[in-house]
Amino acid sequence: MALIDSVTGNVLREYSIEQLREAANLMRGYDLVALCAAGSGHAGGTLSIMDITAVLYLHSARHDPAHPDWPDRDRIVWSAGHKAPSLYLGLAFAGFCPIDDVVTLRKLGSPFQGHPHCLKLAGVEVSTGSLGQGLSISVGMALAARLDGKDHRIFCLMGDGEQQEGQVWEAAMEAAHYRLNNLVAIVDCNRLQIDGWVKDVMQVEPLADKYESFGWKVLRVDGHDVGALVSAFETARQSPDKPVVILADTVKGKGVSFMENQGGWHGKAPNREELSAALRDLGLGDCIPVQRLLNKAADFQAVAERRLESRMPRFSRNYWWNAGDNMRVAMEPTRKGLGQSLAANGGDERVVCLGLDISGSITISDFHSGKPERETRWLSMGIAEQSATSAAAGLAREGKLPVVGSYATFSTSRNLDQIRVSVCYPNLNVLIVGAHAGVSVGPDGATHQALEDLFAMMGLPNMSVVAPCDVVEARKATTHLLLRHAGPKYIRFAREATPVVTTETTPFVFGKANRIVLRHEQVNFLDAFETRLDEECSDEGEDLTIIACGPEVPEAMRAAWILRQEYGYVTRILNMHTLKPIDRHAIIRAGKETGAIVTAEEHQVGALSGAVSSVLTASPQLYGQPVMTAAIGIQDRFGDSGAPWELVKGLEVSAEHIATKAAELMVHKMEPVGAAPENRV
Ligand SMILES: Cc1ncc(C[n+]2csc(CCOP(=O)(O)OP(=O)(O)O)c2C)c(N)n1
Repeated sequence: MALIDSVTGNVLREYSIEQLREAANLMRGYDLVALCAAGSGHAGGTLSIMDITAVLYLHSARHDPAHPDWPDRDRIVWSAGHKAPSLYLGLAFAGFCPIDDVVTLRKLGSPFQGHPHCLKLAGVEVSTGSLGQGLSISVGMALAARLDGKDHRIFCLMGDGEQQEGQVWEAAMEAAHYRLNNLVAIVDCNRLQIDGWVKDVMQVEPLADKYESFGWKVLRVDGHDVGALVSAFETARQSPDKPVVILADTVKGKGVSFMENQGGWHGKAPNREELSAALRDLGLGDCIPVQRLLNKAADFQAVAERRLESRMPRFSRNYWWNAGDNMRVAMEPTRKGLGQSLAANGGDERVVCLGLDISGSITISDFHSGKPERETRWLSMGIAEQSATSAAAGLAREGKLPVVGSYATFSTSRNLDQIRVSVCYPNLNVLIVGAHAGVSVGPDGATHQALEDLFAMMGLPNMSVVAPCDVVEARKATTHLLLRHAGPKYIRFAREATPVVTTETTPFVFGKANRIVLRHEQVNFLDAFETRLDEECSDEGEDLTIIACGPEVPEAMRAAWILRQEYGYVTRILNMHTLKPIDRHAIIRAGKETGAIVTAEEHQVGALSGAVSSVLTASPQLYGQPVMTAAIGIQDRFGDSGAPWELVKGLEVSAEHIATKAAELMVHKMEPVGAAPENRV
């Protein structure tokens, strides 16, 4: 009996099997409308689990929508965080929140984040998005229930690809060891993951044998047979002394003819036409007020944009990318540079690439696509960042040149100890790729936005770190690190298209900053700037320096433009693409010659600014010489779902924020010490 009034103990509503079936179908429709309104999200996996969701939320779990924190409620842990919209619709149909609100999915400020966040939406038990953690959290909750003498259940929903994470099996061991019969795991066995069929990416079957041998009771059901699911949850409640896993056989994209069993629909949202076709397939032609929902989403978006714009620094005109003639730039995703380099240089027999089930999107698969002769050197490792990192170390130890990559947050944080001990300590030649770094994964939300990776990577002995500023520099940097640089190395780049601000002839020398100076206005933004190696430049009497890395380099260039137009200041920009070893000489010169330095990083503030500050404070060449500093970066907070450029504005790392901070610094620089405006009587 799912829906309970926790005050009276009365059942709020009982669903028949037919009603559960209908609810699941309707939830599929609302799911697709929300994805269409968001323009991104995961169609395939949300559709495959909707019958499970309906049974769980509307029938089998005991909870009270009016009291989401009722202590005796059953807990539902959505370990497969990317299937968040199904969770939201389960909650909404159960009455935890209005169904219509789910259409604000993935928009800036929405409680319906790209991946579930328990601090934003009542009823969400835990924050998830990094796969493989939910079962361990569930073990903790089940142990707590036992310690407290409570008899509620813990349900944990996972994917079959997710079973590749080693942590799942650590938790499976723990659950059996403690005989947690209050724990029920559900695996959505739709047989697909991102890079293809689970059996091809990294076989996980026979899951029944595996869980059984770990000491679990196993139930295998048709995950679209609502009656069978109801019975399975009933049986699970009776388990005397073992945790129970329900292996639910499902179809990815269930219910929509052109999405069923199609890997391409994993992380994709339907457009308006596809939505109409999908709703017809589901037999929901007129059942959902599609236009009203889409209008609601558009209104929410408009309010979010107005709020965002009202907080932006204002200047005499709009300097945003491509806003006017002079601000014209080409944009391309930085990540493509990785693929271009691997395609060009992968002929070297020592190069091996390790796939972590996100290969196409981060472009690491360009290494082997269309090149059958390289297939044996393409090593699909599944969703297993930790083991793959140590495997890369093993390959490097044997003379190979391994490249291992994923979202930056999963390729540097999930496996940090493996990077530290397996790779860095023995100083092995492993190239770690941190793709989709910073806020550029936008609507996916905080769990996927790597804003801390540089702290870890720059802090590791032997590790070299490069954050290229655009697609061209990303290609050059990859080639250098892959073939010419020995030792552990980390390359970090963004997902979305960012301005292309270097050319084939722009220098890229590992460890040497480039100096960029605004010369004369030109039709194309890039043509107005001159870029050379800093060590080849002389002092031009600039007023200040902006030191930037990665996608903040184009922002620093735009800031220099604003500073010239609005204040008449001349700016020296240092593109500090190599963060470790950092170009100390360029920093010392900037301090000495300009006396004012603003750092800009799309990261928690401190990775770049800390490195620059430690050069400034520890360099005898600067003793006794005042250098004023300020830092732009993320201010000790998590990101949010939203469009990438909205997040650049909202998290205050845009050119407008850099220019404003620089202008503040210049006021202080021009005042004699002790006579800053606020110090005057
Ligand atoms: C630790 C971690 N690594 C990588 C990802 C990126 N990712 C999101 S979904 C997914 C595939 C999941 O496959 P599966 O569990 O089978 O889910 P389904 O195919 O049903 O959506 C991956 C690799 C992630 N979210 N977390």
